[in-house]
Amino acid sequence: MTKLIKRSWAEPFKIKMVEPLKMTFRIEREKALKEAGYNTFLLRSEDVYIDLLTDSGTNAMSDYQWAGLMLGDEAYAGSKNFYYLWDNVKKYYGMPYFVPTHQGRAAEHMISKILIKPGEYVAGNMYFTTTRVHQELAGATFVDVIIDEAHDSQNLHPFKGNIDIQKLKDLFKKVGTKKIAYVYMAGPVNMAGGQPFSITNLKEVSALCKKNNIQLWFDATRATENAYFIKMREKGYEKKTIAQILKEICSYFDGLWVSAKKDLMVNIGGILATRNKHVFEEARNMVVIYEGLHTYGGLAGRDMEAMARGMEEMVCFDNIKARIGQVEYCGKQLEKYDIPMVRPFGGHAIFLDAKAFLPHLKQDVFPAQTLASEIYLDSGVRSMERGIVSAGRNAETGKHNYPNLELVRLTFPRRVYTQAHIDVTVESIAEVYEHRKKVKGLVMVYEPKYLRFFQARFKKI
Ligand code: PM9
Repeated sequence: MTKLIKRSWAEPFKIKMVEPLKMTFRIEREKALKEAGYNTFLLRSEDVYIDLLTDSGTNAMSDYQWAGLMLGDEAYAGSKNFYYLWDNVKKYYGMPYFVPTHQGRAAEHMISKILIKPGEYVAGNMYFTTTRVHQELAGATFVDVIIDEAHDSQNLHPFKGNIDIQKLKDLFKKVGTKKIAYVYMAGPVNMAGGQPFSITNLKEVSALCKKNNIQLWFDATRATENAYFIKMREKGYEKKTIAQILKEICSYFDGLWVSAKKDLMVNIGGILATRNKHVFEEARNMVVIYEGLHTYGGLAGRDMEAMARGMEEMVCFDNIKARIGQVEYCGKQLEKYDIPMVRPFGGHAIFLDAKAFLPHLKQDVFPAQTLASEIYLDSGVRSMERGIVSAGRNAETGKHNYPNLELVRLTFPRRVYTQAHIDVTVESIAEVYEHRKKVKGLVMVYEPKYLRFFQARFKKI
């Protein structure tokens, strides 16, 4: 009888081309960080060693995608790459109508303008920065109806991205269903730590929206990760493919937007797709004002080719298993040093719990912003704040929003870094953790009006 041997996971690809990384001395990093106003978004990428700022547009394309770039049809109108992409939108997301955009927030901008009338409400499973700003600029108030477990970094609920049905019903009752512009679900939920929703919950939300004649929209930016978690955690889905689960998820929504810079493993691109002909016609008309003709939406033909090919790769089980396997590996290594993190581990990132990491710092001195700075200073590893700075100010009172979750995100670009890079990252975080008591907070010295986390500047206390 053959003896079963336990095997580690490994990437289902090998490296064909490399990009050198620059290592720096601490004294250089101190200077760079000061110049960047202690905001990791303002660092020059040349001064970064391992870049875990985001998985957005930072992915390594495959040889199949790179080969596709040479097939770009750069005609102004009706390029063949657009029609190939449209076919794949139908095939993988099951939506008949589609408008390309240059990235996700362009689709968010258009959908907000189309569906929202000033004074209305949008309900969703936690806010996302760019999504909420477009909803607010269109005149809506965003209401978070995610389950309470999502706001607790240590709660082990397998589907922390679920909507609390009672909260949604209460909102409908309080403001009246006519005042709800639309309900939306993101999956997995970025700001909650990359946490998925279940199909069971989605079916309930969809039924409630249908009953009340309210549209349900999907932020499908990392939908294949949500599909993977459903396959792993939800009864009845174990044997289904990622493509089948993705198609089923999409079937409950009226439409969706995608930042193609994530799941589709490209460096630029976005999608607005729907089964609603009226919304499609509005979007197709609007895209020519803000993006470009409806057959290119601010993209080159070659970009659309890479997106269409990336879509075929994004549903590959081995790819997604390796991606989430890498995130999990990082989490398990950090566990060895008792580093406080959001549980369960997310799909695209490990989220450090900055409140627990630096318990001596009040939220007003920006613990997560501070922690991201300290990690960069220690090793040149770049991460991102996802706490009070990202949460911005309350649109009515002008005061800081104080989110329960004060997090630092270590985000993994797809197919870019190796296990050894993760080991270095973990060693650096463990080092910062050892000296955590000496860490002091920051003060904000410049605050832009919108999406302040991108450009705010800080000084050390
Ligand atoms: N997400 C991220 O790093 C990039 C910009 S915000 C720091 O996580 C969701 C769920 C996203 C997202 C971008 C967008 C906007 C929409 N929904 O960046 O405009 O995670 O393509 O997409 C970022 P674009």
